[in-house]
Amino acid sequence: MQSSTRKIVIGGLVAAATVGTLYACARTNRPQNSLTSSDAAARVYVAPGAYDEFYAFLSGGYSGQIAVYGLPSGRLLKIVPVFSQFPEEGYGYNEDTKPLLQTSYGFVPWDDSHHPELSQTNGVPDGRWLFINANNTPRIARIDLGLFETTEIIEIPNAAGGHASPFTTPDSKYVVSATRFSVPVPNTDVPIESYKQNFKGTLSFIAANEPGKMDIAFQILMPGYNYDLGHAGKGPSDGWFFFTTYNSEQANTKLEENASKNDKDYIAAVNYRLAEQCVAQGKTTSLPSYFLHNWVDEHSRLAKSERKTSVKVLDPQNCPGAVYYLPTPKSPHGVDVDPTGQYIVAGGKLATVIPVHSFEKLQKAIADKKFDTTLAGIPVLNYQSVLAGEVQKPGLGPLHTEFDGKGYAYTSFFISSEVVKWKLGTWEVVDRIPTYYSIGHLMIPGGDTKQPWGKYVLAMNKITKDRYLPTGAELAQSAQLIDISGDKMKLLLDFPTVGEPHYAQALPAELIRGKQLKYHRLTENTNPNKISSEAEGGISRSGKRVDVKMIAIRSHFAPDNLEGVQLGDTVYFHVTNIEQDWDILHGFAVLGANTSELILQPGETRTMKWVPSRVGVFPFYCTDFCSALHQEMQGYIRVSPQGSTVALKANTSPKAKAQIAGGAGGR
Ligand code: K7E
Ligand code: CUA
Repeated sequence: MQSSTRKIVIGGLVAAATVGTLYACARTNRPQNSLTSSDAAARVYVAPGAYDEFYAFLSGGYSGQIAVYGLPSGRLLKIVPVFSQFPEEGYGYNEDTKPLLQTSYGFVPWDDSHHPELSQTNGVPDGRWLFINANNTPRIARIDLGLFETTEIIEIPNAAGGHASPFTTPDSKYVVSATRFSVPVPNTDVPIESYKQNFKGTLSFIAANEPGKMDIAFQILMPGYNYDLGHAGKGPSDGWFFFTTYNSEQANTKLEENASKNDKDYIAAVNYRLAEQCVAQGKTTSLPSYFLHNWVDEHSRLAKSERKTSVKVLDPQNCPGAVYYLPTPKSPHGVDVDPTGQYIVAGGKLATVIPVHSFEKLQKAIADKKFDTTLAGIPVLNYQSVLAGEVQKPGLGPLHTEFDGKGYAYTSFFISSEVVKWKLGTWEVVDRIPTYYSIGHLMIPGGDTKQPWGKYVLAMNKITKDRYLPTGAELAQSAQLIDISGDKMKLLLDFPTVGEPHYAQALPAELIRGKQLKYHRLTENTNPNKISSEAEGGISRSGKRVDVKMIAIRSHFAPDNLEGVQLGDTVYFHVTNIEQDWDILHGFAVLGANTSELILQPGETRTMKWVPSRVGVFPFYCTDFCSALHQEMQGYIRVSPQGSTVALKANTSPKAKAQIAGGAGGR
């Protein structure tokens, strides 16, 4: 049993947080906000065969993926690959999905994803899609919640570090992306020391409501600060968007110190309906910008990539009233809007209070022109004029806030490692619970929407020293489920996570459970390499390219013996899983292939590119245990020397031969 005192230094502020004392004794003496273990166990127990109440979508951080868990059990249901290749599904390896990971920088096999965001209708999650951002090479992805697959990715030009993203408007007309790092716009060869003159930040509004048609509606060109997080207004503040910004010092070196000097940074409040009008009135400039938009065609299941060449950029000076700055202490991180849409809560990483702005006061301050100054044409409102209140002495290092819909807010504190519950309107702290340890985001199902399902808060923690069996120098990150149904928060469950979760979203399972696709209809499969029967399969050559069309069905491939391939050829295996039954998948792998397997959903066609590196006979086999005779599901491909006279040949069963003779088939 140990107690550890961790010192954390942020911008010269040293906090000694005794994490450990409170709960080190948890295993023997129960602290106040813990249930007996049998009570806690009963609250999260989902009996074998029973379902969880919520789907929770946790970002994978530097895994680039989404992990889907059931709550309250914490059971991992699926990893949805988004920005990183995922060999388990052939994602980003097969020819069909590779275009999804194309960018203006070429093929990018990895990213860092932070913020999942559910689509909304009338400010409430509607179960259509989940969006998530890529930080490093700024992009936004759409995940279809009937498929649990990434179906679209758009790159964000004139940005670097797509961190404040992809927060949605209440109707998902737009999702946004604000640049974390300001960069020269357009990005060109300038001295880094010319930061203040040449570097700019962009706030991008991305049309999101039509699958396959995401587009940059417009970008707002902002001063060269760092933009961190955002949230849309709702209710009375519908039509506005709020972004935190730090480094108003415009430092370009040692930001740890140099971007922590100002007592206040800002929240940028954007009246995007007004911005829309200015865009419609042609008050933008068209900036040549090269970026890619990738999407999956629903019926062929082939990803396509299109190149875009310009964006509309709006300078706030040309659209007065579209952007204001709200002074906010100090290096704010999260910005969260309460369910009523009245309060805008900031998490100042270095602040000693939680500042809460009032939308009503914001409107009045604008009407009364309560401006302290103007920055690049953007009026800076007076702090006291927009402030609703401050939560005093809440803890150390406030980051993010979610809401329970019952008048309370829950804020995560990284440095003091706790969740603090406080009351909207009176700003008093009413409860606190330690987290193990160093919480980043927290999430209440629907907790950033008009209608939270305020039953649990999920804490997502960066550090787990001593919480789990150790696993070498790198330990798992962790989520902790806390019951918020009563007055006192109660810790229910720890579970380690895949990757590093930043933000998460959750919704009641019944919203999407019934609309899961069970298989792809073969009759609707428009992949040009699809075949529906063995008789249509075969092998063909065009120069040095060899195409093999093959079916997979329990428990064979057909054809399954292939000859006539030569060294120097490139072989494309087009395999169609002709099963029409839920969850009957097949896999395909060939000896020595420099890529992942193919995994084939029922009714789906996938293509593997294979360049044989030596002469010989190479087995291929099914990688997904599909039937009692799965181990029999195999075949061979023969590779002969260049210039060999071995004829191109695919074996065909007598039955298929008869079909071909009868005119049913055709290559
Ligand atoms: Cu606070 Cu990237 Cu949302 Cu992580 S960010 S914690
Ligand atoms: Cu098909 Cu195993």
